[in-house]
Amino acid sequence: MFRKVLIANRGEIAVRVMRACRELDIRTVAIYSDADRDAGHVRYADEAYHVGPARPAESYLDAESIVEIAEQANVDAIHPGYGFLAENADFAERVETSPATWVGPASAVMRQLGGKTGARTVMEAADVPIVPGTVDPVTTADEIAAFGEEHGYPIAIKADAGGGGRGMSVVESEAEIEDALDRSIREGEAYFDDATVYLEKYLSDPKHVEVQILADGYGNVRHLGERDCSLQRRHQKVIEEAPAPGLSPEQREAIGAAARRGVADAGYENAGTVEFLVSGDEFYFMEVNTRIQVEHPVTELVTGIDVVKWQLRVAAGEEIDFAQEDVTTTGHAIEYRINAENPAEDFAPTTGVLERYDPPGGIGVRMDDAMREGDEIGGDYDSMIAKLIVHAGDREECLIRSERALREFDIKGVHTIIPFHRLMLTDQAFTEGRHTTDYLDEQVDPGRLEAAVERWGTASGDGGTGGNTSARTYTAEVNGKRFEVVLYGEEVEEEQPRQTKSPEPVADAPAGTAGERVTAEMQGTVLEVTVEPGDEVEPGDVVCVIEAMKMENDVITSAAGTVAEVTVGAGDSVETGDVLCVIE
Ligand code: MV4
Repeated sequence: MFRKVLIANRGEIAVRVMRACRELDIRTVAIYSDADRDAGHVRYADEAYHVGPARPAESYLDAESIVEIAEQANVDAIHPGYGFLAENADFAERVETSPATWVGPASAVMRQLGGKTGARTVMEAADVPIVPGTVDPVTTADEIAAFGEEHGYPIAIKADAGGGGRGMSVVESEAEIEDALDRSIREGEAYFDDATVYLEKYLSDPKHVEVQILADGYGNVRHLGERDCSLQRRHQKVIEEAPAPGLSPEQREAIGAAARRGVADAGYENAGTVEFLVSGDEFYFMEVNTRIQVEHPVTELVTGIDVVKWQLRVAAGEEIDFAQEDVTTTGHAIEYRINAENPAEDFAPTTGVLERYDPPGGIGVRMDDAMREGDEIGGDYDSMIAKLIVHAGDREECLIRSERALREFDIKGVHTIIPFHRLMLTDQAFTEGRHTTDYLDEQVDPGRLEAAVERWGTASGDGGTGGNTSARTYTAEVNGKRFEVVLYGEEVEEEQPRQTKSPEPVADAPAGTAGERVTAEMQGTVLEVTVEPGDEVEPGDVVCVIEAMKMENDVITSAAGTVAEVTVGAGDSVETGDVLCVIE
């Protein structure tokens, strides 16, 4: 086994890989950019090396510098995580020619499967159903029109190197071909430096189902079951689960076997994912992801197999020690990506300091994260700051447990998409597992997202909802029972500080009074006393206003009666528990 591994990544996936390393007694080496000097993955690693400025191109994407650091740190292997250089065959090849081992498939296999037509050719040869279309590139509008004549519309024109929806145009009729072809070629060139495009029949409203694969250097290929990733927003997955709801046992078996066949023929080694579109009873190969994926934990929870550990083991030359029949799944798992985005504002990324970070726990709850309370979310990288993965006996229990876990999750300082997840748990299409890839973009009304943020959002400070009225929650004990009391107040402007008088000692509670004492729930300064002895008050009446932490807070009485005594005046400083007035 390796002695020392460099993790060419950041954030939760870097920490996830380091956790596997620690369990395998492997030393870990982090790299970090200017923006990440004190980031979670740096804190976790045994050693860390500065790689460059915040800009990914000059740090986490700087292949040469990373390989240099690997040599300097004398590591045995490089694990790329996901994103950044993970699917870059040139980087894999560069690592292969260095002293370090690449934790991933061979660069030649990455190249073969990285292009869509290449992957389709491999899959077709392995008798894996591919979406009807071409396996060779197309170049002219005439070829596309001929395809339309034969197979009908709609047609997808896809960039060979495409991914994440980039380079894909959908053509509804012959008249649209010319423009769509130009667009796909342009996007292929712009994003992937590759103008090659090909055709597929466009399937309407499919489900996205993908199969986790693990393969070693001895010809053993196992599939670890499938995941459903249909809940996506503009091609970004937000919720993933295993197993896929709605698949029949026969379909499940067939899709797993197909994925296994396909990669076995390609000489694949390490972990990988074979993506399919599922439409009715049919499934079709879409693409292969030659990396560990964000959503791998749902597979780990239902199979009990540590996929990242196996990546390291097979890269180190170990043989898979379980048979396909040994792979069984237990229960259901759902992953919720915790993105620092505001669902009410078209999922715009938000930045700020994590004033509070109190993640859920307990049975069936797994947190994959790297952030801690007090960390800053700077917006230099991906907005995904954590993943909550919930496991339970079946999907129904998993949804209930998810609601419990999301309710426990306390994040303040930035917006997150937790309110969105809580909305989905009330959404019938989702809870019944009927949602398809078009669902979120086309059938979830933005008004529902706004309402969800209003109801469940917890961001505060400049990440808050705006306006100068803020609610603060305090704890009150009334006759020994605990209450949460919400105080509404206006924020006090910094430039007009209210002058406090001398810190005159506040009168102690008058001894022996039979009345109800109204006490200060916070330390602060009395701005105004709104009652005087002899006034009649009712529960909920304001008795005074206290400024604390730049907020004006109304203090209300929970008792009814006559104000017997007022023990403070405007300008007094008060401590928590000080008596403000007595009501008889
Ligand atoms: C498709 C498709 C329907 N038919 N191909 C979008 C991203 C890219 N990787 C493939 N994509 C699709 N390809 C054919 N022939 C529908 C999509 C698609 C989609 C796929 C998976 C997850 C979410 C999606 C959202 C919109 C469209």
